[in-house]
Amino acid sequence: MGRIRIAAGSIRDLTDEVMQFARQLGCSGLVLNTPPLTGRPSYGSNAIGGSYWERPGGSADVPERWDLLELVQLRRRIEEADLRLEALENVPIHFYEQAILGGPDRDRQIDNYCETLRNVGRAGIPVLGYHWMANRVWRTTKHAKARGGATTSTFDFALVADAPPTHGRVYAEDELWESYVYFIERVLPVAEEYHVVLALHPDDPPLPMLAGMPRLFRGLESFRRAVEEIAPSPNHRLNFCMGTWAEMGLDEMYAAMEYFGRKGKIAYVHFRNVRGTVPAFEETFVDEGDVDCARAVRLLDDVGFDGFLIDDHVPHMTDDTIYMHRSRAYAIGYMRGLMHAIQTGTTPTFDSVA
Ligand SMILES: [Mn+2]
Repeated sequence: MGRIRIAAGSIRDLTDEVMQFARQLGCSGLVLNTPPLTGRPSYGSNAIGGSYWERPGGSADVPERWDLLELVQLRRRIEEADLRLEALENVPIHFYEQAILGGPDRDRQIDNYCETLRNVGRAGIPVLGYHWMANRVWRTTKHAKARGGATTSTFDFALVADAPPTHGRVYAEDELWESYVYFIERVLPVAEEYHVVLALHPDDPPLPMLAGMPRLFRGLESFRRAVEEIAPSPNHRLNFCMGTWAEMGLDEMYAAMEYFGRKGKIAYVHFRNVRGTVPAFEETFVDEGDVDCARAVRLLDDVGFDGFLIDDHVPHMTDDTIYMHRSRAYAIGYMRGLMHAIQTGTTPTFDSVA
C-alpha cells in the first residue's frame, strides 16, 4: 500500500511557476509532454535556449532528435525544485512519422530516435512515452458544455466518417503492424541498453480506422501482442490512458488494468474520465464520468502497481488558464483524496525525490 505516486502531467513549457504549482498540490514529480527542446547541442551557449547555434546564414533544418545536454538541464532543473522528472511523453510526431508510415525515410528517423533514446537514458530520465497514431488525437468539438458551464472536448465519429485520408491514401492495418514491428525491434534494444522504459499510449479515439489511417492500439489484445509477443521486455510497458481505455468500454478498461497491472506492465496512468464509448463520447471531470475512479485506484493498488498517476485532459473551468490550473488542481486533489482513502490505516506518503 502507498506505493503509488502522483505527478503533474501535460506540462509542455517548464516554468518555475508550474513547478511551484506541482509542489503546492503535493505532487512528487512531473511529466513533460513534448517539451519544446531545440535538439541542438547547447554546450556552446552561455544561456539556456541561447543562440550560439543559430548561425547567421546557417542551416535552418530542424533536428529530429533530442540533445543530451538539454535533457540533463531539464532533469536537473526539476530536481532542484525538489521534484522528479518521471517521464517525457512523446517526441514530436514528425521525429518518427515516416517510421509509422513505413516511408522511405524511416531508417534515418529510427536512427535519430535511437539517439534520442540514448540521450534520454544518459540524462537519467527513466520513461519515454510513445504512441502509434500518425494522425494523432481527434476531437470533434473542444467547446462542449460540461458541468456548471465548464467546457470540454467531445468526439462523434458520425461527423468525420467521410474524412479524406490524412496521409495521401488509405493504409492497411497490416502495413501499420509491419512498420510497428520494424520500429520497435530496432528501438527496444536501445531502450534496454540505456535503461529507459518505453510506454505505449493507446490510439485515441480507439477506432479501427480514422481518415484512412488504421488505429492499432484500441484494445487489450493489440497491447498484449505488442508488449508480450512482438516486443516483450521489462523496458516495454503501457502508458495506461484511463480515458482512452474507457472510450473502448469499461469492461475492456478494467480487464486491461488488471491484466497488465498484475504483470507489472503499466509504467504510469493517465487518470481521466469520459462518458460514452466510441463512436461517440465526451470528456468529463474525473469524478463524474463512466469510470469509477475509486475502483480504479483500488484495483491498481491491489495488483501492486507502483508507478505514478498523472492528470491528463481536464475540462476547462471558468477563467482558467491555458494550462488549466483550476481544473488540474481539482483533478490532482481528487486523486490524492482517493489515494488517502485506500490507504486508510496507513500513513499517506507522497514522497519527494527519492
Ligand atoms: Mn492519454
